[in-house]
Amino acid sequence: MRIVVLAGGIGGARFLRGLKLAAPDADITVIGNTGDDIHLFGLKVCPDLDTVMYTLGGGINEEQGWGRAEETFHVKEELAAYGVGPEWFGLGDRDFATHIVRTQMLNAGFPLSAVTEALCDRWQPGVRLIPMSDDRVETHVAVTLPDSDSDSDGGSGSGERKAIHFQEYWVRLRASVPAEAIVPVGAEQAKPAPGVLEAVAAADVILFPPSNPVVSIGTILAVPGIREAIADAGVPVVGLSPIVGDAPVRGMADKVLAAVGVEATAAAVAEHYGSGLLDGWLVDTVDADAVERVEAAGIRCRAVPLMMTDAEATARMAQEALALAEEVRGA
Ligand code: FO1
Repeated sequence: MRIVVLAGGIGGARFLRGLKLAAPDADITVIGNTGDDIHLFGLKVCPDLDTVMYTLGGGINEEQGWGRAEETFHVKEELAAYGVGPEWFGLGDRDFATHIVRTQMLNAGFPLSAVTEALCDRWQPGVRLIPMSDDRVETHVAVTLPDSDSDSDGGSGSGERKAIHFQEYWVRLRASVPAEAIVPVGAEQAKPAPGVLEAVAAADVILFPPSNPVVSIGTILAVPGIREAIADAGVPVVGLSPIVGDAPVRGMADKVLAAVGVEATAAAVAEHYGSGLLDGWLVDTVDADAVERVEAAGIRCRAVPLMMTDAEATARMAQEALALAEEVRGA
């Protein structure tokens, strides 16, 4: 069975670990979000691609869900000693090697998709990981910085409205101020990376894991051609809600959902994707009362446990998603 999964960071990566357990013989292609990418110290950092690669390759810092296990931060400390920032983004020594290899290959003219394939040669994630695009797309967030904030560019906050990089919003500000707009800069001009549309066209089932529906899956869908390819694929498209009990399971998805006018509920996220895209939607058992509303939107819905407490629980979720896909296919 050929499965295509649109994945962001931690939630997507953890779901994939369960999917591999649930469907060990499946041919899994992951379309990874690159809107979180950031250029730091002359290096290109791809947080969501690396989180998938490290998580499935066995190198992830498990409790953080990002970055490498057994990390040290000597390079970061030395950069700080030179007064070279930003200090708010925790790049470890082992992680730096990934960004150095990636940047070296990009500078040699290799596209990001080829670079990602090369990095995965080492990590053997057991899936094919393709960036959504080889073109640069960077999510920026429009915010009004509070008076007290002066870190972002040395200027005073003084209530000015400005666009900051997603990572600064997410990591430095911890999404503590409202996101007034979310803009995947460059998305309109971006093309799907080689292999993306082919994988979607060849898929037997397409899954939306519990990744952030706005800045992860939403960004992938913003690359022209990808949403249309999925909608026209003619195979079941099944998603799993990242919102459980009106709150994101992890991260701060509710903050960015508000920016696009979507309430932080399992049903609202399904409606946000729409029945033109989604055929099936899994909500957690605590949101069983949402099933009726989702089905009224033309999307088949089931309430099952959605907490990825361990690999076995996640595998059961993946099995439920695949079962719902077969139910949709047979409908
Ligand atoms: N997240 C944090 O909350 N704090 C960090 O210092 C941080 C550093 C970091 C370094 C490399 C990397 O690949 C990811 C990192 N993340 C950090 C996570 C990252 O912000 C998120 O995983 C994604 O961008 C959101 O999906």
